[in-house]
Amino acid sequence: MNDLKERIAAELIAVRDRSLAYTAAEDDMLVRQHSPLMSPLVWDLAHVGNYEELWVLRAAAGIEPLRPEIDDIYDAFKTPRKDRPSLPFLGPEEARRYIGGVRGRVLDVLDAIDLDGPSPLHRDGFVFGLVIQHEHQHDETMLATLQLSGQPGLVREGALPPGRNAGSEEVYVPAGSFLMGTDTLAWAYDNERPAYRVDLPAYWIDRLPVGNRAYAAFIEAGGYDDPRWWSTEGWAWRQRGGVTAPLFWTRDGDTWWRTRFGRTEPVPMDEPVQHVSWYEADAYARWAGKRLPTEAEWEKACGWDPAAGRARRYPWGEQDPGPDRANLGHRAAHPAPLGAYPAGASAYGAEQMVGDVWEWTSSWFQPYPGFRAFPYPEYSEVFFGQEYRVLRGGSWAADPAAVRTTFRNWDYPIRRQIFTGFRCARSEPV
Ligand code: AVJ
Ligand code: FE
Repeated sequence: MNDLKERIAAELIAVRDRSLAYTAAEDDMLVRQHSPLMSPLVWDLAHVGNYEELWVLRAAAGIEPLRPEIDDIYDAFKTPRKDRPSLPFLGPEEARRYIGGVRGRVLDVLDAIDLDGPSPLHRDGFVFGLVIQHEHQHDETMLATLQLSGQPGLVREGALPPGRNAGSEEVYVPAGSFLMGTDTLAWAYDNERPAYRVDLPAYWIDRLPVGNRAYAAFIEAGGYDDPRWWSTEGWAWRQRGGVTAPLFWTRDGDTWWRTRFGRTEPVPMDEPVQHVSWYEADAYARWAGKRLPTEAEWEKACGWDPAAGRARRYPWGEQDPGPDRANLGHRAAHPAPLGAYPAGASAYGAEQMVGDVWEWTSSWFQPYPGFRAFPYPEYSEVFFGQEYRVLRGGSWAADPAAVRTTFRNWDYPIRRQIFTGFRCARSEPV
């Protein structure tokens, strides 16, 4: 086996270990719906196996369906999450057996396949990248489900580097054009392509994500009670839900507490805020006299290397994220303190852009000029428009395999069960 095949095999094993760890629970825990926003955990588990069967075994290798009768159950478009509990999905035992059977055949396919062949599904192992990233994304979704369930057990306390005072609050990005998106990263999704030139006026962007201390000051200042800071839809959302703080926060006297995987603890004031909706991020930014960055501003500050005139895979360059660069891959079950990653800084000096929290941008999820759906329109294309806002950077729960400077995530602006925060930007002059 060559290097690429070995890397693919290792990634397949790692992501499956992760999925099985998150579903190593009593059957009742796995088949129950913990929130109407989420699928039963065992649905996610068999869905990733079914997706792997559809793309690697059937589409790339031309193998006959193993269990065609279950395809509809695991088609995310046929049944919305809230209705999935009523599906005749496979039970935990059977789901594990099914995905294990698929995986065995996938490893045989990997052994035999020509990764230099003409098929764009095969080339550079794209189809394997597709299923590896897909499974990691569902693993992160499972973590959000587990957090909503309030069950203990997933608090991991891997050591993270300490925070530090990182100096000036903002970094400056001079006017000029950069290349947004990619033509070269082999496992990038269709929505990250093609690369194209974007010319931006100068702007300032926060060096770090907005922290809990700053966010608590917004609450303290009456931010949730002043419609001036909110968009019309945001204010309606805040009123309708009676929202007064990030999700999972409660107040006791003068102290803010958060509940994290079933454990209640004081809100750590030096961590990036998480579990805020786009509407809350947008309101905070207005209160702070700033705004959310556009997606292009975010990507330029994160990935562009102005000296080399090219984009980096990660803010610091091409090296894989190590524990001194970014909080990724569920090392601990929370964001790292602000300033924890000086070695993870981008060319412009922005820090913690990758890992810790997904960051809301002001942009709708839209195609780049010249977009072509690949390998199927239901991954990206059907979500384009003015319904979903773009999130960037990846959270502590995201895996390095599914994070890069060009990676685009998206969700409804009301969503906050995902591991989301934000940073602010502002235009020159001020
Ligand atoms: C890119 C995270 C929005 O979870 O809906 C999973 C990823 N696509 N299965 C999602 C995805 C198909 C997607 N997000
Ligand atoms: Fe999926």
